[in-house]
Amino acid sequence: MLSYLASGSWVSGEEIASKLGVSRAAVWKQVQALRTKGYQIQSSTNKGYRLGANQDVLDPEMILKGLETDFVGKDLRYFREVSSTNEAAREIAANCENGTVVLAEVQTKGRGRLSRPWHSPTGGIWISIVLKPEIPLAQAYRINMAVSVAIARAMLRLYGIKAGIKWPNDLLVNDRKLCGILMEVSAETDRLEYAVVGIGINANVDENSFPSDWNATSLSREMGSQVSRTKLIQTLLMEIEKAYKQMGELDTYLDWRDRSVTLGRHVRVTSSDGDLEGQAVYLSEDGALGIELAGEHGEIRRVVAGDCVHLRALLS
Ligand code: BT5
Repeated sequence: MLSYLASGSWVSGEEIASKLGVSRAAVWKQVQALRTKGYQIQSSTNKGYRLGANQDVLDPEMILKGLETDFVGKDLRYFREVSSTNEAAREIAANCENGTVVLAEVQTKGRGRLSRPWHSPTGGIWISIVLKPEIPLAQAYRINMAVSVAIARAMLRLYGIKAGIKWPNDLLVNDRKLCGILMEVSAETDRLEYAVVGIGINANVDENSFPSDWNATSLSREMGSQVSRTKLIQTLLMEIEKAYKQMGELDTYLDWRDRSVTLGRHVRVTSSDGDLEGQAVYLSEDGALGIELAGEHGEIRRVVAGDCVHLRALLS
């Protein structure tokens, strides 16, 4: 139904009814159901139905229609509302195909890392992808690297936005957080069984409704108008598939490093070794960050995982 209205032009009830093979009364019922879901649909006795202006529709059928991938997103599970797409994906991960995607309009319990909350109102992209590369668990960082590079490439390709990668895997635009990634893995002995990669992108959300100290941004803010989430998801999944196929290659690492906005910055990293403060001096091929500790005569520490805060140069 939504795909018939998505063009934004008037479509007669009769035409929709005949295409869907249902009665006009059934079409009217579906229009009512969509309205209760929040879609603005205009109706006119002569012209039929039309989707209100600036309606960014998230419809799995439309996404699949223009999806040019071999396997990522071919199995697409859509929820109007779900606790967390990562939770939903983990429930099916052991038995689903590589590249299966879970997508939701709203998450009621979206999660960040370390069980931090992730705000997921309508208008964003809240998506989890089940990936099953045949790699040892110790190489799981390659998935993170490939996915963050893929998201940055999609932003550049679609909007000309240069999103920087903040170690380990936030995407920032002018120092504001546009996207977060939460990867959860399952392994048998040391072989990766599957990874669930959760991606949250503030597409058409009002970041002003978030606490200001989150320093968040959205694509609608950066672009000055709403973006098509359908197009973004299609491009994102395509770039993720491409990067997946090149996972572990030198080019992926170099691209990831080139897009880093952490390298060279003064940072504080909280890791299992405690808090480390200093200058980020290298990013290695295995995803680790090198920090030259402040006031330690050039001692450089390597951190493989942790939480990173960019400090202002003045504080260092
Ligand atoms: C992340 O965690 O950045 C990973 C976020 C992953 C979200 C996706 S959405 C689809 C999938 N399903 C899920 O349940 N999760 C994944 P972290 O680095 O821990 O950042 C969390 C912090 O970011 C919070 O403590 C807030 O300060 C801030 N935050 C929360 N919601 C935000 C939003 N929508 N935009 C920007 N910042 C936000």
